[in-house]
Amino acid sequence: MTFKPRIAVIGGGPAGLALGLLLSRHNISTTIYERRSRPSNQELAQCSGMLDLHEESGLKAIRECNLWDNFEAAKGDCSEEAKVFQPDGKVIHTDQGGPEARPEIPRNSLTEMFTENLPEGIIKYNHKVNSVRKESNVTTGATEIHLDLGEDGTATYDLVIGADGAWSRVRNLLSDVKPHYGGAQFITVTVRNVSKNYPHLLELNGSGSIYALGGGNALLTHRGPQDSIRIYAAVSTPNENWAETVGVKGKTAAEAKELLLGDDMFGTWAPELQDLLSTACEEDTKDNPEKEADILPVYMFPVDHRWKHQTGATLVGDAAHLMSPFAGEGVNLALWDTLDLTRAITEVPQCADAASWQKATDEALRQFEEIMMTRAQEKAEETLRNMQMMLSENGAQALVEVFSMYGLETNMVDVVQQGQ
Ligand SMILES: Cc1cc2nc3c(=O)[nH]c(=O)nc-3n(C[C@H](O)[C@H](O)[C@H](O)COP(=O)(O)OP(=O)(O)OC[C@H]3O[C@@H](n4cnc5c(N)ncnc54)[C@H](O)[C@@H]3O)c2cc1C
Ligand SMILES: *[C@@H]1O[C@H](CO)[C@@H](O)[C@H](O)[C@H]1NC(C)=O
Ligand SMILES: *[C@@H]1O[C@H](CO)[C@@H](O)[C@H](O)[C@H]1NC(C)=O
Ligand SMILES: *[C@@H]1O[C@H](CO)[C@@H](O)[C@H](O)[C@H]1NC(C)=O
Ligand SMILES: CC(=O)N[C@H]1CO[C@H](CO)[C@@H](O)[C@@H]1O
Repeated sequence: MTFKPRIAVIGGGPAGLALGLLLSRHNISTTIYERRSRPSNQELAQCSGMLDLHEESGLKAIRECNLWDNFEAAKGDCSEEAKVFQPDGKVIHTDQGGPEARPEIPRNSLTEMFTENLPEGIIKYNHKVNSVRKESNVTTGATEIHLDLGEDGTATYDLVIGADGAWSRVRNLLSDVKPHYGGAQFITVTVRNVSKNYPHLLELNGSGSIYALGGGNALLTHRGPQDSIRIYAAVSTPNENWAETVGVKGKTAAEAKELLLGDDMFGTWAPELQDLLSTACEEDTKDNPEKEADILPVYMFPVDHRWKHQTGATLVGDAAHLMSPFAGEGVNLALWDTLDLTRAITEVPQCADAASWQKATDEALRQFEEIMMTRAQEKAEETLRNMQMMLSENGAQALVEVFSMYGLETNMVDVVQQGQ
C-alpha cells in the first residue's frame, strides 16, 4: 500500500473548487470545507458579475479541468469595445478592444460548472473552519494540521490549503499580514433587460464597457447575462466605514441612490451618466426588494506580501495575494495558482509514510510559493497603479494615456460619428 496523504482545501470559491477538481483528475482526493451552504438553483440563476478569463491562466485551468464545452456554452457576450468618458459626459476615447480576445463567463456559471464536475460529496458545505493549528506527532515524525470546525469537531490533515479568501484562517499559520483598506468603496448595481426596457442606456454603453472617470470617482460598466448592464461605482474616501458614516449601510440601492447622486459624488456628473447610475439603483432594488445595496470597502495586501514556507500548509488565490478589483486579475491569478499547485503536488514521488511525503512535498511547495509570490507581486503593483490612475483627479485622461501606451489608439472617427 502506498501512502495517501490527507489533504484539505479550505474555501469553495473559484480557487478551492478548481483545485479540488484538478487534483481529483489526478486521482488525488481532497476534502473541501466551505462555510456557506450549497448554492441553490435560484441563487445560481441570479445575475452575477462577468469574469474575463485570460489565456495563460483562467482559460488554461478550464481546459485542464476538461470543461471547455461547458465554458463555451456559458460564455458571455460583452464585447471588447471600450469608451472613456469625462465626468462632464465628453467621450475622449473609443476602441474596438485589444488584439487578444478575452472571453468571459458569469461568476455563477463558473461556480456551477466546477461544482457539478467535482466527485460527489467532496465539498463539505456549512463547515466553517474557525482556526487551524499544527502539531508534530512524535510517533510518526510528521506534522499534523488540525482544523477546529466548531460544532462539527476537529479534523486532522497532512496538508491544508488555504483557498479561504481575503480573511483566510489558514494564513494565520504562515503570515501576520492582514488586508488593509485601499481608500475606496465599490458599489455594484445591475439593470437587466436593457435592450427592451432602457435602450437609451445602450447608446452610452453599446455592446461593451464604459469607463467614466474623474475627481477620484468612477463609473465602470460591463454587459452581463440576462441582457444586463452591471455598474461598478467607485468612490474615493479615506473612511473605511464610509457606508455607515454616510448612512447607507443596510439600505437598498434605491435608497442609497440619493446619496450617490449628491453633489460631492456623482451629482455634478453629466445627466446621462447620472441617469445610468440612477436607473441601475432603481432596477437593482426592483429585482430584489429586500436586498441591501452591495457596497464594499476595497481591501488589499501590501504588494510584496511573502511568507516563509512551512510544512503542512500553503495558500492560493485571494488568501495569498488580495488585490483591489481594478485589474480583473483576481480570478485569473487564483486559477493560475491552482494549476501550479496541482503540478507541484502531483510531481511528488510516491512515499511510504506521512513524514517522508511531507519532506518531499516541502521542496515542491517552496518552489510553487516562490513562483506564485513573484507573479502576484507584479500583478499587485500593476493593479495598484491602475486603481490610483483611475481614481485620480483626471482619471479619464490618465486612462486614455495608458490605453495608447498599450497600442489602443483612440478611434476618433467613431467619436465624431456618435456626435459626442
Ligand atoms: C466587487 C468585486 C469585483 C471583482 N471583479 C473581478 C473581475 O471582474 N475579475 C476577476 O478576475 N476578479 C474580480 N474580483 C476578484 C475576485 O472576486 C477574487 O480574486 C476571487 O474570487 C478569488 O477567489 P478565491 O477562491 O481565492 O477566494 P473567494 O472567492 O473569496 O472564495 C473564498 C471562499 O472561502 C470561503 N471561506 C472563507 N473563510 C472560510 C472559513 N473560515 N471556513 C470555510 N470556508 C471559508 C468563502 O465562503 C468563499 O466561498 C472582484 C472582486 C470584487 C470584490
Ligand atoms: C485515475 O484512476 C483511474 C481509475 O483507476 C485511471 O483509469 C486513471 O488512469 C487514473 N488517472 C491518473 C491521472 O492517474
Ligand atoms: C500520531 O500518529 C499516529 C499514527 O497515525 C496516531 O495513531 C496518533 O494518534 C498520533 N498522535 C497524536 C498525538 O496525534
Ligand atoms: C426580462 O425579460 C424576460 C424575458 O423577456 C422576462 O421574463 C423578465 O421578467 C424580464 N425581467 C425584467 C426585470 O424586466
Ligand atoms: C464604442 C461603443 O461602445 N460603440 C457602441 C455604442 O452603442 C451603439 C448603440 O448600441 C453601438 O452601435 C456602438 O457600436
